[in-house]
Amino acid sequence: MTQARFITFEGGEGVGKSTQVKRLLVRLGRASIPAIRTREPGGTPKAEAIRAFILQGRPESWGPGAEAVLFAAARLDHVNRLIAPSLAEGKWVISDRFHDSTRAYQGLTGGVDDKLIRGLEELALDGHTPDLTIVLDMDPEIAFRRVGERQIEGALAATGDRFEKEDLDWHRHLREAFLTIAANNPGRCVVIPANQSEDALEQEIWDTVVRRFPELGETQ
Ligand code: T5A
Repeated sequence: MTQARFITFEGGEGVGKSTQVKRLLVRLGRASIPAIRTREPGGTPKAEAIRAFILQGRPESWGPGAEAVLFAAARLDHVNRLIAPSLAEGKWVISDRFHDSTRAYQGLTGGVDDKLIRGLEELALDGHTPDLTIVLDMDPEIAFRRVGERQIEGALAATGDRFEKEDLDWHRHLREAFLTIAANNPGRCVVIPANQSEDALEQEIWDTVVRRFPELGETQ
């Protein structure tokens, strides 16, 4: 049996994280690797309740500092009740967003002090730093178009959630924030250009995962 690994997907809105998290889970299944898929904010009933509370709020409801604390509270429950127990059972955990999202959105883009961000990370992660973080990188204008098409198709509420209403410049800063985080954590993060077909992206992600965890290649 392979050692259970914790992989996170990060990046701006609509870059294809959810799509690729699902595809990676299928790939792991084909390699007979026990794995679960989860997301942030969310993943446990309490964290999902916090998700609904934050994301459905009006834009002026919370400042970035309060949001950072709320996301960390959700993360603490997620780590304690789902991520840590799953890893302990030998299951790989694939999460659609994790702590880098707080660092990027509320910290580097929202202006929350690094000391607070680091303190919240220490509290919520409790040592569970991801083994690999895949940062999907794309011009936000293209990502916006994708999300817009999805809204037209009705898969999202007509108004989208409040984070998707921020303006384009803000999302360009956000993109830079994720690239900065990746540059500061070269041993953990891999940046992958996301403006490619779903199939091509899936293959590049799988190649990256196998390169990082060569034991996976032996299972096929
Ligand atoms: N947040 C979260 C914080 O501020 N701080 C935190 O600490 C955390 C954890 C979460 C919000 O909360 C914020 C960040 C977010 O604003 P969310 O709904 O989970 O909200 O938001 P996103 O993670 O951005 O989810 P999205 O669904 O909008 O984006 P994804 O998951 O990146 O993209 P995906 O896979 O859903 O694809 C989007 C569309 O593009 C198509 C898909 O079919 C879909 O229609 N698509 C492609 N089209 C062409 N080519 C491809 N390769 C494609 N891949 C997908």
